[in-house]
Parts: sequence; C-alpha cells; structure tokens
Amino acid sequence: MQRTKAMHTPSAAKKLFFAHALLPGGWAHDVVLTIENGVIAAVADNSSSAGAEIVSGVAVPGMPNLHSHAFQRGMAGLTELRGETQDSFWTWRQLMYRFIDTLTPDDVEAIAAYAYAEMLEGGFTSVAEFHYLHHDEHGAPYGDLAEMASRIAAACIDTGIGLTLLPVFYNFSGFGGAVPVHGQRRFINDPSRFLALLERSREAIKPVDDADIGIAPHSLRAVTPETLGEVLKAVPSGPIHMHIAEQVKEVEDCLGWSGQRPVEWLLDHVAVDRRWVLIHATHLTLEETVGIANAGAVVGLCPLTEANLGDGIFEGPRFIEAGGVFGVGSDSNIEITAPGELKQFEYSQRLRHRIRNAVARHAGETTGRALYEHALVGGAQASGRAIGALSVGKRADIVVLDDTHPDLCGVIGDRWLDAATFVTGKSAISRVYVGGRQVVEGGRHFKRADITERYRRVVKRLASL
Ligand code: NGQ
Ligand code: ZN
Repeated sequence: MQRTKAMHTPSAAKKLFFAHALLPGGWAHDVVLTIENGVIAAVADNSSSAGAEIVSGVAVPGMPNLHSHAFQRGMAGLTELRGETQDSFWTWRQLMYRFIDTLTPDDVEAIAAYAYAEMLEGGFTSVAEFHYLHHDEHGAPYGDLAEMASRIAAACIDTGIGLTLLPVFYNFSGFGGAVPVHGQRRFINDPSRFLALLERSREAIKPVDDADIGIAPHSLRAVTPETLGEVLKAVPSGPIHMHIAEQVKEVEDCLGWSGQRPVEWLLDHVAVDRRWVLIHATHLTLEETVGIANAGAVVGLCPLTEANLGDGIFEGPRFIEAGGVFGVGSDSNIEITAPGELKQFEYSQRLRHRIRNAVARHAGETTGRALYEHALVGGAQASGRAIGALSVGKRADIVVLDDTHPDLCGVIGDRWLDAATFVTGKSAISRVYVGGRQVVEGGRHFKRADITERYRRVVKRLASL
C-alpha cells in the first residue's frame, strides 16, 4: 500500500537526511535535503536529522541517460547469431528494421516501461529518448501524429523516470537526399509534418511531471542541408541531438558527398553550440575532436552499445584535455546500467591507449569520481533540464548507494564510486528518487512485477529475429 502511495502522492515538501552525500563541492556529511514540488529547495550539511526521514546509504546525484531508443530493449540478445555475410552495424540495422515491422503502440509502451524501470534500477533517473518510430506499420501517420510519443510519455509516468523527449526528424536514407527504403517507412517526415509532430509531442509530454522536449535530426544521412536548416530555424531553443560519425562507412559516404567528414561538415555549416549533442562521434580527426570541445557541444557516448555494434572507440583523453563535455546513454538498451556504461568507457580508453586511469583529471583523483562527475555535467546539459547535481534549484533526482555492501563497507568517499563503477555495478544501488519521489527500494522498481508481466507477453510474441 505504502509503495503505491509513494509513487502517486504529489510531492509536498519533505526532508531527507543522509549521513553522506556528494554535493557540488564534494562529499558532505549529515546532509538534509529539503524538497519542494520535486525540486531541491535547501541543502544543509553537518545538520541534525530532526524532522527529516533518515535514509541509510550514500546519496549521489541521479545519472541522466542522454541517449535511448526504448523499443530496442525488446530485441536485446536477438541479434547475436552469425549471418551469411560478415555481420556488422549495417546487418544489425537490417534486423532492427525487421523487428519494428509489426510493433504496435501498446508494444512500444510495454517495452519502454520495462526499459525505463531497468534504467531506474540501474542508476539512471532521466532519459533522453531519441524517438523515431512515429508511424504505423504501413508508414502512415497515426490519427494523432504523436501517438507513439504519447506512449513514451505514458511509460515515463508509469515508471516515474524523468524525460527529455527528442522527436526525430528523419527525411532521407542517405547523404544527398537518397530516397528512404522500405524499412524506414515508420520514421519518415518532411519538415512541415515533422514540425506538426513536434507541436503535438509538446502536448503529449504535458502530463509527465519531469519532462522537457528537444529535437533530433537523426543523422547527416537522414537530412539534407536545406531540410535541416528549415527545422533548425523553426526551433530556436532546446537540445539538438544527432547521431554522427559512428561508422567508417558513414565517414566515407560523407566525404564522397561533400568532400568533408561528418563532424567537419557540421562544424563548418551549422552553428554548433551548447544546445548540440553529438551521439557517438566515434571516428574523428584531432581537429574535429577539439572542434567539438571548443563549440561547447556534448559528446553522447553509449559505450556498451558501441561495443555491441562494433562501432569503434571515441578519443577520450584528448577531448577531455581540450575541455570537452561528455555524458553517457544506453542507446540500444542491450544492457542497462549507468555504472556499466562508465566502466565500459574507461576500459575502452585503457585498451585503446594501453594506460590506466585514463579519465581522472589530476593526481589523487579517482577514476570512479571523475567518470561520474563528467557524465553528470554532460548528461544534464544534453537533457536541457535542471538535473545532475544535489544543489538548490535542481530536481531531486537521487541515487542511494548501499554502504553496507561488502565492496563499499570498508571504504569512504570517492572509493564508493570506484567500487560501484568497477566492482559492484548496479547491485550497490539500493534506492532511487526522481523529483523527490521514491521509485526503487532494495534495488527493485516499485512496479517491477506488473511491468515485467506486461513485457513478457510482448516479447514472447516478438522474439523471432
Ligand atoms: C538508430 N542506432 O537510429 O537506432 C541507430 C541505427 C542508423 C545507432 N546508431 C540506425 N546506434 O543509424 O541508421
Ligand atoms: Zn542511437
């Protein structure tokens, strides 16, 4: 009973007491967070717990997930079978197109709810949903253009996760305005229908407490300079996300089309700034790497998916040295865990450069802390919402680590984040709050049973790639 109540009561003012919390200035002790309407209204350290709910464990800011295609959770594990030719990103994409052939709005809602519950259990308190499955199975728009967007919103309400909805502008199938292929029929809009969809999507997210909206031109492959320009001109604010330079073939095709590499082209032709989030940005020259950092754009890394799809490895140390900002996303949702994405990122850097502690910024800093703080900053910027820190004015998105866990009980401070990142993964996450509402207890989402049952029914029907 009480659990249901915690999910649904509008969050009146409340106070939470933590023995330890990671604040913007570092670790603080005996911390009381006062939360009003989902927002942190006051932070006091060295405080008494009187009048506050005492929460055992270590409070850290919830991690924003800056890139997800929720529906792809439903095909996790189904594409690991060797095909007739050498498998690659592109053969995976064929299977993905097949998977969406028959997905209904109900399916998408059920899969998204399951993915979002897992995100919350995995330490992600918000999701930037890069949403492109717009139309019905014949490629015709639904009666409500934003039918599918409203299902994403419903899954957010169901699970309590925060949302930045990114309706995707997908116009063509390749550089230079190539005609879309059959498998892309459910994604395609021209600028005017896309802008209408965007307006309807703004309405669709209104019932979600913790939500905002941006746009996502899918990739340079999916737009032309003209149609991209038209959409950008019509949307003067909010985050802009785009897949870019993920595959070598994509870089080659872009060179063939324009004589420039994707990031080089973008930096030259579009006013890239802090609104921009470049997803993957895997294959870059040093000049492009530094160019993104100088533009103030975020690089959105999805290390588990990038490994699964055989994309390649982003250049971390040079980007960070140049002051670049990055965050992490779960993308194809093959495995959903914030610590897991951070670990995979660090490990790929270690393998690429044959070094250790690649991301720590100075002697004496631990890698777990550095990874976590980098990704909070990038994730919040990419989400365009007031999240990513336990400080006044931010949403009360809180992840609580279990400091009695055998791998955490003997250490303190930054070492908690090292243990959670490299050793325990999400098993050290005990509680999660979004906008001050508790949604995870003992590592389990409050609605896990119901959401799982619904998901099971859907995937049993779909699991035949
Ligand atoms: C996507 N996913 O939109 O889901 C893409 C594949 C494409 C990743 N790029 C399709 N990881 O890029 O054309
Ligand atoms: Zn993606």
